[in-house]
Parts: sequence; C-alpha cells; structure tokens
Amino acid sequence: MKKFLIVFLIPLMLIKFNTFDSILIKKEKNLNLNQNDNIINLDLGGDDSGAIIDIDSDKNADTLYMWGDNQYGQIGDNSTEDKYVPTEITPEGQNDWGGKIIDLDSGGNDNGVTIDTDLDGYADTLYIWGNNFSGQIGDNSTIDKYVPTKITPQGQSDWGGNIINLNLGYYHSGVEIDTDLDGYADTLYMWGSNYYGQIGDNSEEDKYVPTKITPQNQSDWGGNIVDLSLGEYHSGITVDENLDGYADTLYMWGDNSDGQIGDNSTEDKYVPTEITPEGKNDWGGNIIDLSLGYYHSGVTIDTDLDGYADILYMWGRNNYGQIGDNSTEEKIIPIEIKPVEQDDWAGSIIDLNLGKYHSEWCYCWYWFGWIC
Ligand SMILES: [Ca+2]
Ligand SMILES: [Ca+2]
Ligand SMILES: [Ca+2]
Ligand SMILES: [Ca+2]
Repeated sequence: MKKFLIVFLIPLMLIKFNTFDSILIKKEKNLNLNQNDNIINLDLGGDDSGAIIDIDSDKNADTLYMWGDNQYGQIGDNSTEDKYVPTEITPEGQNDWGGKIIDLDSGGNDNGVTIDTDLDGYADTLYIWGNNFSGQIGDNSTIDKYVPTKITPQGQSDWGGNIINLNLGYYHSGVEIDTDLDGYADTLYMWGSNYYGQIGDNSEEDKYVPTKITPQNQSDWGGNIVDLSLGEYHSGITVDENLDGYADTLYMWGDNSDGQIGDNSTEDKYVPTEITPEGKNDWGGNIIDLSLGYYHSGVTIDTDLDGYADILYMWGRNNYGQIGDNSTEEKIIPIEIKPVEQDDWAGSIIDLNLGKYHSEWCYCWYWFGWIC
C-alpha cells in the first residue's frame, strides 16, 4: 500500500476547499447561492477574496464574486470602497463575462480572470484589475484599474492561442499560451515589476505590457511549458523538453539576494537560467511541482517515474528555517530535504506550497480566527 504524504512548508496555509465552502455557505444570502450552485474556485490574495460560481449548473463557472480590501480597486466594482460582503463583478458595461470563467487568480493587490468566450473549453480572454503600481495590469499604464480591464499583448487584439495558465505575483504577472492549439502551453508572456530582472527580458525596466519571454539566445522554450510560479521578486518555470507530458527542466530568474534562483550565486538573473541540483546535470526524474515562496524556492521530483513525487529540493532564504535542513543559513543551490532522522518521505509527496512569509500567515489566522 502506498502511503501518501502532504507536505506543507511554512504554515498550514493551503486549506481544503470544503473549509471554504462552509464559510461561503454561511454567506448564502449575500451570494444568492442555490442548492445546485457549485463553487468552482476560490482565491485569496492580499486582503481581498474572490470566488467563481457555477450558477447554471453546467459544471463551468460563470459568475464572479469579490469582497474585502478595495484600496486599489481590486474588487473591480468601479470604486475604492471596501466590500464587506461578496459583490458580483462583471466587466464595465456588461451584464456577464461573455463566456465561461476558467480561472481566477489573485496577485498582491490585483485580480484577474481568464474567460472562454467561444466555449471550446479553453480560456482565450484575460481581464485584470486593481493595483497597477509597476504595470502589473499590463494595459500599458501604471494607473490603477477599478474595473476588469481586457489585456492582450501590445499591438495584438488577442493572445494568438489559448490561455493555459494565469499567474499574478505581487508586482509582476505572467500567462502561458498554447499557440499551436495542442493543449500544451508553449509561449510565456510576463509584465510588471522588473527591478530584479524578474520579467526575464534581460533588462531591469518595468514592463507595462505583456512581453514574450524565452531563455537567452533561444526563440522558444525547447518544449512545452508545464508550470509557472512567481515569488515576491523572482520567477520560475518548468518545461517538458522530451514531450512525455512531465516537466524535466527548470528555469529560474529575478531576485537572487538569498540564493533563491539556485545557481550557486547570489547575483540577480535577468534571463531565465537553467537550474539543476549541485553536481548534477538533471533532476534525476520528472519535476512534479514547482513552488516559489517569498524568497525561497522548491521542487518535488518523481525519481521512479510512477507519476508521484518522492524527493523534495529546496533553496533560498532560510532565516526561519523554511528550507528545512535544520539550519538557518541560506541555501544558494537546490538541496534535498528529508524529515528528521528519515532517509525518505515514506510515501509520495502530493503537494508543495511555500509561504509568502507575511501574507499567508495572515490568511491562516483570517480563516481560523478572523484575527487579521
Ligand atoms: Ca476558448
Ligand atoms: Ca502548444
Ligand atoms: Ca518530460
Ligand atoms: Ca515516484
């Protein structure tokens, strides 16, 4: 019998959906939820919250509710007044989203949704709103947006393919696009704060519009993009180079002040830089999960190729012992982490989720005790 293990590094901030459900059901009156309505996704970012709901019970989300802090217009209701109950949000002048809501993602003080307008099952349209201090909305300005604002690459009316994944960081943003419509992302756009090179375009100028990113001297990623993760000021992506459906290659870039890039240095990286464990040319298996914390990073690896991760590597800031190597010294290259006095995890690692040390502690207490 295979035993499964869920690894939570830094606190218990990944809370099961049924916890969210019960909280939301208490707000049933405000949400107008019917018995058959399904909560498809819930995302918490900054001090605001959002849920996407399937009202017409076709198993696809169609309705967005937002509530909480609205200082930067991140609720999207064309105001900056905090909302104390879930408030339905649509694009300006529209009664609905013009399609199915595929994904909701929360950045620091901005929020975004991807929409499938032609109902082929894939998102094709992106809206973002809220704080735009570093151009993280991507509308070629730094003016906060109080309503959902449609975003496309500069000079383009669409994304040239399907939006596979939206990832909003605190001050920078990214989307993965499937341009050849094979179901796998192949193209990465990033925008927003670039102070540490976290956009990856070999500059440190903020980007106010989505900017296509590839590894240096390459015109593409050499495979399918599997996962994008954004830390506070650093970025990482996993790529499936041999096209077997599993990521095998990791690129990291941006802030490296604590070694969170993992290239055995503390120099910021302005272009995607391939990372492997010390003394190795590859990860010795498939990369199952990539997660970037505030100033640290981690991946899980499936070494016996059964589809489940069995090894954990971590690196970066370690001032609170967040690396887990029984020290508080930063690690500038990926090192393998095991439980105390064990040779392995005695099971498969199902999920890896690194904390953003201030904010996600806060969420934890918010949900358990409404203390924040
Ligand atoms: Ca579509
Ligand atoms: Ca593709
Ligand atoms: Ca692969
Ligand atoms: Ca395995």
